[in-house]
Amino acid sequence: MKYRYSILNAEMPDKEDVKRMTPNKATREMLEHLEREGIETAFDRYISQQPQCSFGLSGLCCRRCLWGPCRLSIKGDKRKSRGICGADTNVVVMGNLLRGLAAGCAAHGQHAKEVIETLILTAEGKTGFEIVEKGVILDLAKRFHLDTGKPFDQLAAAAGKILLDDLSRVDEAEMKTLLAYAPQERINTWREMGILPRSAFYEIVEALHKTTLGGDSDWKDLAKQELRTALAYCFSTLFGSSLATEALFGIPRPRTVELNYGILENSCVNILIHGHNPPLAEKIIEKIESPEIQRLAEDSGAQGIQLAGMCCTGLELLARHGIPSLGGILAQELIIGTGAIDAVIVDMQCVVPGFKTVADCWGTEIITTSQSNRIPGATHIPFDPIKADEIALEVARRAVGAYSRRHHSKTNIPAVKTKAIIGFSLEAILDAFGGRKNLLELLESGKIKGIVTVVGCNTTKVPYENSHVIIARELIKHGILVTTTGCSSQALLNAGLCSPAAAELAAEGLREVCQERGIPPVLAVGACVDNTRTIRLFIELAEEAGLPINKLPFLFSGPEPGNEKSIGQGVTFLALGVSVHQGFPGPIPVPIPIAREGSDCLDDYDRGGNDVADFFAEGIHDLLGSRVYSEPYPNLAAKLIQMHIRRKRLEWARAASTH
Ligand code: XCC
Repeated sequence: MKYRYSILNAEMPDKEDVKRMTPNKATREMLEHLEREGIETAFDRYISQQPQCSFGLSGLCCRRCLWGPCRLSIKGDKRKSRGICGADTNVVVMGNLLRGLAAGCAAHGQHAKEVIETLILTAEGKTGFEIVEKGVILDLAKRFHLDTGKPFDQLAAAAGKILLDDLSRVDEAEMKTLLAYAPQERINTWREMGILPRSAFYEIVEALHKTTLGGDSDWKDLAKQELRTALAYCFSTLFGSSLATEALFGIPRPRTVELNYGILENSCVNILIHGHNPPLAEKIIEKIESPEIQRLAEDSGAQGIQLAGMCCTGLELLARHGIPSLGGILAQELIIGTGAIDAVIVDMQCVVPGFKTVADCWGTEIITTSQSNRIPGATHIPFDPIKADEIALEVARRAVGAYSRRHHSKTNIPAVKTKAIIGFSLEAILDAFGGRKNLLELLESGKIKGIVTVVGCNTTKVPYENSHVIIARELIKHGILVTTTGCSSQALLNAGLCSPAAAELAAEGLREVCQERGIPPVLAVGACVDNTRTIRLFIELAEEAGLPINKLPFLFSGPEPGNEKSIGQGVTFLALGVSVHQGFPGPIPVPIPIAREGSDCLDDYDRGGNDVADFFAEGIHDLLGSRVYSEPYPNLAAKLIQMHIRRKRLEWARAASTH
């Protein structure tokens, strides 16, 4: 690959590398098409940023106060090993990570707040929504020790208020959702470590407070705050969003779908739904089916309305309604570049600013609906759950009305379609394997060697989607079952790995298991907040085994980390005792061992004083039984993950024999 970063021991691709290595033919076609049209995308802007700042890449750039920016050096000039305030490299690197995690927690936090508020207002009878999955509320009520004899709506409102309280509490108390779902062994460990959080909002404030000028200068204490914020992130922003959404709109069940760019229809109104928070989208799809909107489409000469999704709102609609999703975050400019999208309806997050520029080239209507995500020049119709019906109708009218302005001669839709089975909620996974006891037996017997969740974003730092696909393909080839969410799942869906036919690519044991049950070896679990489903699966299996999670053959892989939200995902799994593979070195100086000068001992290496890297690779293992592996090359990463799974299987066999 073209750009070499010796400081990271890694390389980054140029655009030709991306075109050569990206697995989806449709992506390649769109990159070339937009190049011919002279339209710039993130893939071009990334090239214009090369070479990227090596201080920033290593987390050594501090711009937290107005004295900075300070660029710290880990080698060479010793005078630059501290910032102006005296902060050393450990404080700067750890503080930057903590601020990133806090920002990601804020993003999922606002998402959680909106959907939980919608749940509470619905329970109070103030919206046009219904709570369709009553079982979620009843289960929550039991876990929260509520009086289940109360009327259902009161129970739902009370459960919703606890979720909201876990998100925003200020006074000292432990989070109820954490106590309700986390294994007791973990709760004890976290309590002993002093990392039980109060609430997501409180920990975000404390993370920012500790990292202001003259704040906390003990990097180990910042590391503790990192773990504490990650627990709040997990048991409030993820659990709160995922559970409230399941209660309102249902627990997904498996179904067969067709997706990828080829589902767009030249003769139809094509509407793209983008973002993270599904309540308005749920209402819009209801309105799209109404006679009024269908007639409107017909009157403008369209043969129908084709809905498509992207990012996490897209994945929510895919999981519940089978509405095809097209691509992850880096595909948004490419999808609009087909010229076939008449309108994009966005709610919140992962809507890159460059996408409006591409939309303007084709006259695509952009409708924003969240006060947190405004785009200059877009039509803004703010969502309000109390007026959801009328707002959804207005948005649908506007979106369909855009069809008559499309330049039909200019469209370019790559004719690529892929089949998949989606909708693997926790309940669906357990059903598919005949319950948790059976699934544990399959793991124990080695028919399934381990479970790895391959998740997260895309980044321009690796060839787009290549790492997701290679890692998942290698893992199933070696008998490891894969669960997936977020943009990673989009890459794996488009690559055909979530289709039952992909069982052919799996090792014998896993192949048999999948073929017997008619399921794929890569299970599309949902949106990023639905990592809770994999977390709950790991908790259930550990409970069945009577062992801590960290003794079982599980791993979390984020092959193409991009958004700040992905920091929280990784640290969440770490805290639970699940080791983490990150597919591009995080903003932490990479330990590149150098033989110590003057020493004649061959093993005497200088690791460059990277205490934070050592902590995530080693120190944290003593505390939580998990560690971070960093490996940008996907084939090597897959080997490393297999080694980890093997080691865990040996540990498990040992633990079982002494149990
Ligand atoms: Fe990341 Fe979540 Fe966004 Fe995709 S959509 S870029 S956060 S994987 Ni959720």
